[in-house]
Amino acid sequence: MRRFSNWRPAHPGTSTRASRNEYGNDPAKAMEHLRHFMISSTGSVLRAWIEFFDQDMDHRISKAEFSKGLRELGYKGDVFSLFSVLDDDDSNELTLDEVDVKQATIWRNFRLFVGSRFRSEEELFM
Ligand SMILES: [Ca+2]
Ligand SMILES: [Ca+2]
Repeated sequence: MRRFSNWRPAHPGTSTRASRNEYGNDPAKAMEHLRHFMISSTGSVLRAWIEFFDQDMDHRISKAEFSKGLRELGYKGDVFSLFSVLDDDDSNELTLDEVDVKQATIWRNFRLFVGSRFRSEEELFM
């Protein structure tokens, strides 16, 4: 597919499979691992989040959404291991701040801006 045409493994000639040793049980390393994968596959964490992960737009990623999104992007690592390390509050869902704090702040501020600036969909898209 065209939108994946720019995707390349992080280290050419090596597998993109994540070993447990790559991020261990360290949420910060797991976040960096996923951020790197999202950026290399779609160009941006927020784009990956919106287009491939949060399919029902409830601002949370279920395990099913996470697994589906990673599969669609060609991730070869252990999806459920990555999910459990990232799910910092053990809620069984990922929020964007569990993946990328800066992108979560940008996304929240953008929604607040749009919500406070525009009174209707028609006004927003005029
Ligand atoms: Ca969701
Ligand atoms: Ca969570």
